[in-house]
Amino acid sequence: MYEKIADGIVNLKKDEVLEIVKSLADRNDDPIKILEECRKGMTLVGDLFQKGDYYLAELMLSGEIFKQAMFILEPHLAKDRDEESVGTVLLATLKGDIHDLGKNILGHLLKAQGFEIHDMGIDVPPELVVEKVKEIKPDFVGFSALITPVFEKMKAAEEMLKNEGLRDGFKLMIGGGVTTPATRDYVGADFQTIDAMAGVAYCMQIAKGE
Ligand code: B12
Repeated sequence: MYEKIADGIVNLKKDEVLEIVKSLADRNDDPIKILEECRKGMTLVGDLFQKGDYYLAELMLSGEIFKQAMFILEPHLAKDRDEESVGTVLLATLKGDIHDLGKNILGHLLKAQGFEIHDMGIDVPPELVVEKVKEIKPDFVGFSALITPVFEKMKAAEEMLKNEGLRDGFKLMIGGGVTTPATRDYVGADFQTIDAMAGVAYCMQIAKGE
């Protein structure tokens, strides 16, 4: 059944994909494994878009399928926790970028591990991030980027935070399909990944003081 998820997303078979996701979730399969198959489908859609075989309409439709799959999986990702927060995380997709599926996944996964999440959403000006950091004093700031021109905004945000003397108060993580270790170095971030689970592991490790 798993192989049909990515294939169904690429071929925009919404009902079929959602039905499979639901039946796998109902039998308590690992939601992360299911999401990973959805992500693979999105990558294939992106490749077709890049080749000119798919247009914006297909990107939008596949994004919608992914969102609905995420909606089905949400209750399986989130655990009810009453314990004290293990750390505060500020998330944002910066100005010029409206992709948010990956950021939302990271937010859900961190929340499930007991982190307090402040998600500023998409298209966020770096100046607003600075204000928010002053206000909530997060332990982690996470920027998600799916289009390369936004690397400049991440770098600008890092510099503004440094100039305001705030940069030592948190770890800066970046992620999203187009980021690489070179982007991390360019931006001046502490950590980079294209895998939300690796982001969660990083936060857990730092929160435990390891
Ligand atoms: C879906 C999609 C869209 C949807 C977005 C819907 C939404 N609500 O997000 C829509 C249709 C809106 C869209 C629009 C556009 N898109 Co688009 N889109 C995609 C697509 C197909 C999938 C992206 C996605 O959601 N993947 C699934 C998620 C789950 O993966 P992910 O984001 O990588 O996240 C994972 C990890 O990276 C990690 N993660 C993510 N963020 C973070 C952050 C932190 C801190 C951490 C720790 C981890 C982490 O967690 C996730 C799970 O592991 C990609 C193709 C691709 N290869 O990625 C193109 C792609 C990103 N889009 C692209 C483009 C060009 C555009 C447009 C400019 C098209 C246009 N001509 O208008 C516009 C952009 C408008 C804008 N200003 O932002 C290009 C970008 C090229 C580039 N290098 O800059 C891509 C790569 C397609 C391509 N191959 O050309 N798009």
